[in-house]
Amino acid sequence: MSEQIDIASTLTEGVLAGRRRALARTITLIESTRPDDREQANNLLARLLPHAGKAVRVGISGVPGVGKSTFIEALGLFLIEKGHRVAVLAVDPSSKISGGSILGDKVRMELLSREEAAFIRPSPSSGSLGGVTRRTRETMIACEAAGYDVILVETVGVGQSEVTVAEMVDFFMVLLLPGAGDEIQGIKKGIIELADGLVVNKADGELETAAGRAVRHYRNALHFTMPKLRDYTVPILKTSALKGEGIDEVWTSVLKHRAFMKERGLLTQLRRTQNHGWFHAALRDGLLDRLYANGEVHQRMQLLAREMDADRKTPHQCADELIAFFLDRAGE
Ligand SMILES: Nc1nc2c(ncn2[C@@H]2O[C@H](COP(=O)(O)OP(=O)(O)OP(=O)(O)O)[C@@H](O)[C@H]2O)c(=O)[nH]1
Ligand SMILES: [Mg+2]
Repeated sequence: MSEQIDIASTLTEGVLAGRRRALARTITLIESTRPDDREQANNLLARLLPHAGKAVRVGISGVPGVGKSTFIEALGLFLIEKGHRVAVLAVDPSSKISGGSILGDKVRMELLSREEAAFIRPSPSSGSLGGVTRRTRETMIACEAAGYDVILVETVGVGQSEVTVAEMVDFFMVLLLPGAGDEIQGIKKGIIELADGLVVNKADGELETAAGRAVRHYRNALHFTMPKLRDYTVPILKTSALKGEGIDEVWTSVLKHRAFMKERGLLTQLRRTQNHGWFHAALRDGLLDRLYANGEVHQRMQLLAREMDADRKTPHQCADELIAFFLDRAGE
């Protein structure tokens, strides 16, 4: 135990001093699912938490190939130039299957990864969305404690991961392709409504005109969505991540949104709401894990399933019975 406390203090000290090795080791602990590692990670996080929370947290989403990684590299380099320290994280629960599509090859962020002021961490290579989410949120805390003042979270625009990322950042950005109409099919309905800012990327060369068309199209489309924030107009910008154009304006819009939120006390409120959501999700996951790990409960579940199949009990009845059974056992 004393050895554990030693490791925790050494790592805490290292992270707070901004040492990459200590940060990397901390994240490895955070990513581990071993119970003793979890305990250590929790111990560490409790120490780091008072030093976290000050970064600008930005989520970047969009369909595969829209240019997220290229954009993050351009934005990251721009921010470092301005004196910021930038951490890049990823939420990609699919990476187990696809072999790590996002941030898998650092080649795409070759310039950024060479920067001393940048820290790039790919998505944990396995696990459920819930697991990946926990690890990303905790990693964010560690990075903030290590002095990274901008956190960029990349997520691929498929599945539930976008919603998850939108719920862990201050500013959620959706990257779009030039040319209106066609690709809107590829963007899940509702994602536009989650956005604090839209960015039409690849606004260069032959695609320049199409990008302008896309901006008009989305401006129009936004009229028909529920505003996420009252009195806040979602900006629609154009960039060429490849040429590094429009990045400045994107950052300005992030800061503008931040000022808007802060003036109204909404940033504190947002972070609190997010934390409460996180707490409830953790409770849900933790309870379910315990429920499913219980052998007796498992047997009872199979029994109840047969009752259900034979139309002797409704699913709700079965759930109520099982919960009562579980609580009964848990109380012993
Ligand atoms: N013309 C042009 N091409 C771009 C731009 N940004 C990215 N690309 C190109 O688009 C392709 C995909 O870029 P990525 O940055 O890998 O896209 P991504 O969204 O991260 O892709 P996934 O991680 O696979 O979802 C690459 O060939 C880039 O060079 C841009 O602004 N203009
Ligand atoms: Mg990518």
